[in-house]
Amino acid sequence: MPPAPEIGVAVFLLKDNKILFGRRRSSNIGAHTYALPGGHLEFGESFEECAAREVMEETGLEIKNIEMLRTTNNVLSDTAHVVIIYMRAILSNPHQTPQNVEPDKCEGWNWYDLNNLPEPTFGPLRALLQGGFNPFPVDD
Ligand code: 8DG
Ligand code: MG
Repeated sequence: MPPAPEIGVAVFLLKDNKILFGRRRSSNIGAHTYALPGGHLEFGESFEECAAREVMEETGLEIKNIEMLRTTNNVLSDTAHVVIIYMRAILSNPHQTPQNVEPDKCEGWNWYDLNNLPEPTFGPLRALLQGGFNPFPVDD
């Protein structure tokens, strides 16, 4: 059997004009780059459930207003193919602060401006944002 594509859910967690990023530590895809909280979709899970679970597991934060924004298809190498579902959300309570719950996987979480992204940004995410994608809601 050939390997199957993975399904990843990544969350633009928005606070004021900032986005939460963490630097990946693990040696799998995107090691040492800044990425969004997220992980693999589990069997039977909705995208929203996966987003809330992964953000809680990785940062301890409770989120709300979870919405799907965009899907991208990333063929990263001969052995890595990820379909990534980008979501956005806000904090349930704006006074929460992120905890580094999985220090073996992440160096820590911080808030960054869209126009001052932490470098190096995880490749597919940088491509999306440099292509002009804006995760913030459009003002009416
Ligand atoms: P799990 O296997 O424990 O469920 O999840 P994880 O260990 O937290 O998975 P992950 O590597 O954080 O993310 C799953 C996949 O999504 C992985 O192949 C990398 C891919 N991915 C992107 N962009 C992003 C992103 O911005 N953040 C995260 N966390 N993953 C991303 O393509
Ligand atoms: Mg993860």
